[in-house]
Amino acid sequence: MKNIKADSLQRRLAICGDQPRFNSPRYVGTPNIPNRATLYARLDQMLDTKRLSNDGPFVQEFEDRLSKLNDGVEVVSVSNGTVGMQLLLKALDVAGEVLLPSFTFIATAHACLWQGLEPVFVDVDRKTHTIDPAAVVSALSERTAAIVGVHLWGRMCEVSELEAIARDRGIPLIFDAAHAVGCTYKGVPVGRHGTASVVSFHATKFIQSLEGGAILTPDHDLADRLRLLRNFGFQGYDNVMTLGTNAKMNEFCAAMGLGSLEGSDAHVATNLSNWTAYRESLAGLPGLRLYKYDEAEKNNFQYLIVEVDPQASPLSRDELVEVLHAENVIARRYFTPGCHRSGPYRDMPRRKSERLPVTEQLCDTLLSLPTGAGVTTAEIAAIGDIIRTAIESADLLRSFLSTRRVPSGYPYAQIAP
Ligand code: T4K
Repeated sequence: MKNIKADSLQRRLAICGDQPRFNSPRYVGTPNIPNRATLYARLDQMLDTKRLSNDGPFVQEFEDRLSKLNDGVEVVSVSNGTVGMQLLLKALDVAGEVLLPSFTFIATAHACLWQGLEPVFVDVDRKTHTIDPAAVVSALSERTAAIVGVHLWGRMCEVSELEAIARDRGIPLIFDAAHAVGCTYKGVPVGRHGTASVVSFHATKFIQSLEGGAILTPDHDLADRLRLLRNFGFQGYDNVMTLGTNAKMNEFCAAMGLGSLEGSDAHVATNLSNWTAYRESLAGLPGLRLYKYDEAEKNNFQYLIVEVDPQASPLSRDELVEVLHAENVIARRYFTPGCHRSGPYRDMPRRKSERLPVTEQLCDTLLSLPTGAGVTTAEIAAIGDIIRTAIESADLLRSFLSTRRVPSGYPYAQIAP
């Protein structure tokens, strides 16, 4: 590795005194913007017809297209993925303990707790970052009422093994598929697996509808119950069949979702080309490993994940995040600190018996880097150069960092317990 001198480092890294490499932030999760002319035409139609919500034509078209992409399964669109998960747990009448990974966005756990269920966190697999079926078996109890797997980074869980466990127990197998639109397991699209799957169309997702989500299920009766629940329990104009809520997707969101879906092939191509560009720009750096996708399956490559091995990398993940933020590269630490170390779960008595070593290791070492529409290939090369410079001058950089006063409110000053 090159030995970089102090004055040269000051000229090369913003954290040591140089100007940030980017004059505006480069984000993880920059939304994919659909073709504007098509979107505006749809919005004109929406305004002309004055059909804005309540199972309008764009919602129906969006659901139909999603169904076709998922081997004809039922699709029930909702206002966001979190509410979709709550509705699903309610529709399945789940009561008691739910097994789920802690290594996920907090929404997965919140949806369970919101429904009055007891989340029991289990560990994930070291290589895939998805729920470990052996850990699920160990955590089963008489009160286990459902298993929730998360297809993290669009990588599908070990579906067959989980299906066998759930079948054996006679309990539902639910997938949080927020990241997995367009992904497959053994060549079969995401919506075909388990009892049901919940996808997200949040602004930052592969397919985005501003805010939105959908429940995909092969079970027609379940889909009918979900349709009642999302619309106050109404069947027809005056007939309320059951307790329901308002979880409907509106026409504006569906119009955005349709446009996003129409651009999906281009989004995958961009994400994949970004992944390849990062692989080249980070090649040979000690202790940095790019998360690999399963080449036998379809993926959307929406997340660009790098593991920073503390034994082999001269800088820690958190030090690299500091360096990158100073350059206006807003890298993220998804999903630090893990649900089990976040409020309100960290204070629950059950926590004391949970052992999640793989989760905790991933929480401490993973880095999400900007991809998708948020960066160009040249910018990825620049991000690689920032990381390379920092790593090649790790000792010198540390001495700068130790004399620097961390501004109050700096997001990574407080490390979660
Ligand atoms: N399950 C999983 C596994 C999930 O990842 C999620 C959501 C859910 C369930 C729940 O689904 P929804 O209920 O959301 O449908 C973001 C998203 O807000 C969240 O939806 C997503 N996961 C999570 C992974 O990422 P934050 O707290 O990181 O959001 P934020 O505002 O920091 O956005 C990330 C970056 O994206 C920003 O730095 C800038 C960029 N951005 C964001 C927005 C909203 C834009 O450029 N434009 C935008 O409009 O959670």
